[in-house]
Amino acid sequence: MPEVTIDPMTRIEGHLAIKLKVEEGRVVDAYSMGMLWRGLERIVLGRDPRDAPIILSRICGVCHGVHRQTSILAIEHACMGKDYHPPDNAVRIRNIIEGIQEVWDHAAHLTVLCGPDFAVYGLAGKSCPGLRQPDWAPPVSRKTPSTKAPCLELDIDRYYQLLHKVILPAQKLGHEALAIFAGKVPHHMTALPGGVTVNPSPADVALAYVKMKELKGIVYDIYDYVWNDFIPHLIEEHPDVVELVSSIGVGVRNFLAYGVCPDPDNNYRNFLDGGVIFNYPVNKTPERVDLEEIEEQVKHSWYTDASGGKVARQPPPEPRYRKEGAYSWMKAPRYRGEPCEVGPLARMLINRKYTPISKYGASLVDRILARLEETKLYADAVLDWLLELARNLGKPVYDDRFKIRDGEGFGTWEPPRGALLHYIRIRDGKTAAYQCVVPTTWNASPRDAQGRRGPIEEALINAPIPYDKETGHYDVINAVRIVRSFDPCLACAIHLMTPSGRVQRVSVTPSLP
Ligand code: NFE
Ligand code: MG
Repeated sequence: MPEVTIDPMTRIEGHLAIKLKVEEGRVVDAYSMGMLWRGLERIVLGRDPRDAPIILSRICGVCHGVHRQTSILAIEHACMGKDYHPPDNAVRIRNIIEGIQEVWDHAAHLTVLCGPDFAVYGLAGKSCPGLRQPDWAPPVSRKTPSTKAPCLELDIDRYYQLLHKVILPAQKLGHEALAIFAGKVPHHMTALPGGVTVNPSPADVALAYVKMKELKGIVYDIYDYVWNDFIPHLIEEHPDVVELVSSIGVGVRNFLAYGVCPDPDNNYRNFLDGGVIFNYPVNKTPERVDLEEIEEQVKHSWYTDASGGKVARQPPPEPRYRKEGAYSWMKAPRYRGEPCEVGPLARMLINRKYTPISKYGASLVDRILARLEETKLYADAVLDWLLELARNLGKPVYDDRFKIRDGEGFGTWEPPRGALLHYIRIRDGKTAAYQCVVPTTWNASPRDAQGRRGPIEEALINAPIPYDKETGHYDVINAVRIVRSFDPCLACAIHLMTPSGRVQRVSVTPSLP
């Protein structure tokens, strides 16, 4: 059976390889291979627990702040108990920092990482009869379109103009607003166990408000264009495209989220709730998440068999490269033994904020549109949170009662790519155990002990991979689109370095087990 390798996967974060088995022009089996490891969960052991958020923020340069945030929550849980909250203003400022992160990170995915796969959002497409062009987009190139569906074709000149005119300024706005509270981006220095280090002035909040209001305007422009112009145009003129993008990339149809952004003004209710749904859309009602039900399996991962298990009882990960049957540095997180998709689609379905287009309840296009929906929700919410902070300025931002004590704790959060869990055990004032179970580890996981595929692997099944006799290549665009729709981040997923500090590199995609 022909085997197709995509390595490296581009326009994602980190080193992911995908292997596909192809039969009659369709994917019949898929393997997701995480190609780096750096053992950050080992580095924090034996140190002061307050080092962990600072070190673990370096897991990733994309969702940096969330690892700091989640590590802090784990420490606060361990030291102060499950229901502990630092002062309200500290929680508000943390929510604002993470909310802004969410908006710019999603916007980057939608416009830079996955956007060019579709020339979607009308952003980069050429002119197509009947498709309105937004007034904020650069002029359509006058070159003759090469296909009957020019609106789906990337006009690279126009895309570069758009990058300069809209996309990069939007990113800048998000980073500037973030830096007002975060001090710097990436890897902010603001939040710490017990609160935050910044007590903003009215001028700080006003400036962040102005910048986020402008960013929200850009998000709304894109959102309105997609839903009012681009999607109706596709439905009208290119139903075959709609049929394709809503019937592939379906995945495991189990969805998991922990919930995020507790609201001090609403009894600490989460802005987005958590839950787990099995077999969506047959079942649409989320169950409460029990962290005890999560385990990481390692049968097909390059770790010793002892490295897996329930989060709180796992030993530090022990690499075993080229272990028989293994093909990835990623572990395989499972909830009650089931693979689960995490991320914006999971959150939007669990919170009933998005209705899928696909009859399967999930698909390539639904994953992207759910991310767009969530971007808009956060763009609105951050402005509300800034106003709430403005009404409460001057109140405490740090809890002097916070103390490092022995104990164990879980921190959970919802970074852009999905459910994030940090676990810490503190003994004699030092970090005795640490585990991170990260969104992309869920989504890009390899097979588990039962041989069940991870969410990205499963989503690839049935993707059309036509063979082009003229070039002698398989056209993998639909597979690549599916993988990108999960917005994978491998740095997060595998958390390279040997104990001696030498970089170890695997330069050839390994053979399948
Ligand atoms: Ni490195 Fe991350 C997010 C986290 S992903 S980007 O979002 O945690 O797996
Ligand atoms: Mg981990």
